[in-house]
Amino acid sequence: MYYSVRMRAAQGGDHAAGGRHISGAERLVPPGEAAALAGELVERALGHSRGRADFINITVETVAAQAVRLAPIPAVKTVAVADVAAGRVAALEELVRAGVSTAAAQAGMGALAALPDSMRGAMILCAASGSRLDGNGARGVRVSRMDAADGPALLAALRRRGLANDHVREALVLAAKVAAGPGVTAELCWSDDPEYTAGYVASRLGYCRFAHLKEYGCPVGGRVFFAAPGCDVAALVDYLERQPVLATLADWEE
Ligand code: WAQ
Ligand code: MG
Ligand code: MG
Repeated sequence: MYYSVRMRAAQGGDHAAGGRHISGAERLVPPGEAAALAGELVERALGHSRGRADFINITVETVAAQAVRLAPIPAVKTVAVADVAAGRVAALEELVRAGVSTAAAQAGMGALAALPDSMRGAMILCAASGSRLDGNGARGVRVSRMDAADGPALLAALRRRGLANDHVREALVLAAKVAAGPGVTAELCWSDDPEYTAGYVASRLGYCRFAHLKEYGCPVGGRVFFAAPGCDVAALVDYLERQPVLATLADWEE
């Protein structure tokens, strides 16, 4: 058995009552780790660079071990880009290589760039037309119930690459779950933490990092999941929100 431990924090009250999203996290841990983790996530929410949270929700739920599926963490490469403009051009090219149409890639990039403030979750866009497929509006779809299958091994592998930070670790786990989703073509992401400018495109080609996808100091980030035309959107959303997944290093070469 595992526990799904989830945190969402907002300013100005509950997200559901219009509060501004500050921080969120979702983990899947053995029973003995749940209590300490819940405390850690409250601390994270209280000290977040996006602002002071006045609403924090912690949910702790059991997950049956036999429900858990494995997904491989994509191999990582970092593309050196001089600035945000170059980063976004390179990310657009990577999306197109991954099978997203140029129009859809531009629509996804434009949608993130135009957000007035960060969403709590991700938008799902058609990888061919670029039209929005999920009906979740400004909330988006929040991926949940996932973790690294072997946290210490992932941390050690990231250390060897000089990438051992929470942003990378959590993004890789999320990208592993999303990339294994039914109908997913690619993902585009940049952080909503003002001090974190890096972002990535993840797909069957791997996890491709760009040092600059957003200006330093900007508190607006987000995620777009591109889905193949004709994909069963309800099944995809159900997978993203509910299917427990542990992410493995099976695809990594040392
Ligand atoms: N499900 C769906 N969308 C999410 C989730 C989730 N579990 N977590 C975050 N998002 C969306 C949401 O709109 C956030 O505003 C946005 O993504 C950014 O979230 O290789 O830190 O947690 O150096 O701020 C990427 C680069 C870091 C890492 C991403 O995202 C690297 C990051 P953040
Ligand atoms: Mg996060
Ligand atoms: Mg953030």
